[in-house]
Amino acid sequence: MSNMAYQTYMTDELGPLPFCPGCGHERLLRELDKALVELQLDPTNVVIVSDIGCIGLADRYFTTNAFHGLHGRSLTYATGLKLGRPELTVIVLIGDGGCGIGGAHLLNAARRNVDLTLVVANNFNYGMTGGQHSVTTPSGGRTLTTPLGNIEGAMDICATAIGAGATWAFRGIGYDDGLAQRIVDGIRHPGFALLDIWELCTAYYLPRNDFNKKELYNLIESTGQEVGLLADKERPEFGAAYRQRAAEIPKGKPPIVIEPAFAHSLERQKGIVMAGGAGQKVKSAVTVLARAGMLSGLQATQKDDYPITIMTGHSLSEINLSPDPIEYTAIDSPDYFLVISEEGLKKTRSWIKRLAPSCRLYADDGLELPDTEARVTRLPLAPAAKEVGRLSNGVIALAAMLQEAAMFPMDAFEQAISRYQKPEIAETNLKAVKKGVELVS
Ligand SMILES: Cc1ncc(C[n+]2csc(CCOP(=O)(O)OP(=O)(O)O)c2C)c(N)n1
Ligand code: SF4
Ligand SMILES: [Mg+2]
Repeated sequence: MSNMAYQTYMTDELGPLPFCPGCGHERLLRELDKALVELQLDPTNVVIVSDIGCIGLADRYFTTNAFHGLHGRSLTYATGLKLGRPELTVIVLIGDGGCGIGGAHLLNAARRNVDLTLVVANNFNYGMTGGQHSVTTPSGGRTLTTPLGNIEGAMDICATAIGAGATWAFRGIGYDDGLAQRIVDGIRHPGFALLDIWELCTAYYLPRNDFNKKELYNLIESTGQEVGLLADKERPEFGAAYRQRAAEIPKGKPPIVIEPAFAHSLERQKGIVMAGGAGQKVKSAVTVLARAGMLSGLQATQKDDYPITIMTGHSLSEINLSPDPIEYTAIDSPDYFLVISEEGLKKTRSWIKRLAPSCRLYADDGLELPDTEARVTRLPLAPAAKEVGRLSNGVIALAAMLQEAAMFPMDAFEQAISRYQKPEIAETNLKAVKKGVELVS
C-alpha cells in the first residue's frame, strides 16, 4: 500500500461519519473507499453523485468531486456529467428510497447504458425521515408506515434494471468481504453497472424487525431475489455511441449574417401581428419582414403560433422591430395588425376587439371584423393574390403596411425577398410587393 499515491479517498476533516451507531452506510462507504484505493484514480477525475437520504450525506466525506441534488434524481445529474465530461469516473450513491422515487431514471440509465456505477444503499426503508417503507421493503417487513407488516412485494432492483437493459448488475450484502472488489469490477465495466447492496438501518428497520446482519442472505432468499453477479454483458456505451454519431453529422449551413445596408426611421420598438391560415406562408412572409428590418439596422424578434395539426387552422406571427436591443418580446399593444384570412380572424377576434386606437389594422375586405377602436384599412387581398400568385396575401398585406408606415425603404423588403427566398418564390413575392404598394397608393 505504501507505494500507492492515494491511501484513502475519505477525509476526517468534517469529523466522524454522521450515521447512527452500526448503520450499514458506514461499512458500505469504507468498501467504496477501498475500491477507489485499488483503482488509484485521480480524485479530481472522480465524481460522487448523491441525492437525499442518510446515504446522501456521504459525498462530503470523500476527497473526490461531489454533486448533490434532489431526491431520486442523482442518475440524471450523473448522466449529464458523464456525457459532458466522458473522462470522469462517475459513481452514484442512492438509497432504496431515492431508487424508488427516481425509478424512471434507473430504467433509462440502464436502457441507455451510460458508463456510470450506481451503488444502491438498500436498507429497506426511508432512514432519514424515520423509517417509512420503500419500494424494497420485503413483504411482511414492519416499518413506520407498515406497522402490521408490508403487504406489498419488494421491488427487485437488479431484475428491473436488467429487464431495462443494464449490462452489469450485482447483488450482495454490505458485510461481504469481497464487496470492495465488486465495486472495482462495477467501476471498470464500460457501461451501466449496478450494485444493489443490502444493509441495515440500525435506527429504524432493525429494531422493528426481528433479524440481524447474518440473516440478510436469508432475507434476500425469502424475497425470491438472486445474489451475486447477475449480468455482465457488452453493449455500446451511450456516450461513445452518441459522440460517434454526432461526429458523422454533416456540418450545417453557415449562419446567415445580415449587414445593415439601409436606413430606418424607427424611434422605438414596434410590434406587428399577422394572422392568417395554416399553409398561407404567414411565417415566411413575416421572416422576410424581420430580415428587411435587420438589413435596415433594426433588431427583430419573431414568435409564431399555430395548432399542433398541419395545413389546418390558424397561423399567427408576432414580430418586434426595434432600434435598440429587444428586452421584452411579447406584444401587449400591437402597432400594426394584419388579418389575411378567416382562420386568422377566428383566432384573433377577441384581440381585435381590444386593439387601441393607435393600432393600424389591415384586413382582407371579405372579412367581417368585430367592433374595434383600431384604424382599419381594408385591402382586396384575395383578388390581388389571385392576380399575383397563390399564397402571396401575406407579402401583399405587409408591403401595403410598409408603404404607409415607412419604417425603412421598400428596397430593403425587396432585397430581403431576393436574397433569402428561393428564386421562384422570390419572383412571385416581388410582384406581390408591387401589388401591395399599389393597393394603398
Ligand atoms: C422528492 C422528495 N420526496 C421526499 C423527500 C423527503 N425525504 C427526505 S429523505 C427521504 C428518505 C430517504 O430514504 P433513502 O433514499 O432510502 O435513504 P436512507 O435515508 O435510507 O439512507 C425522504 C422521503 C425529499 N427530500 N424529496
Ligand atoms: S437513520 Fe438509519 S440509515 Fe439513517 S443513519 Fe441512522 S441507521 Fe443509518
Ligand atoms: Mg433507505
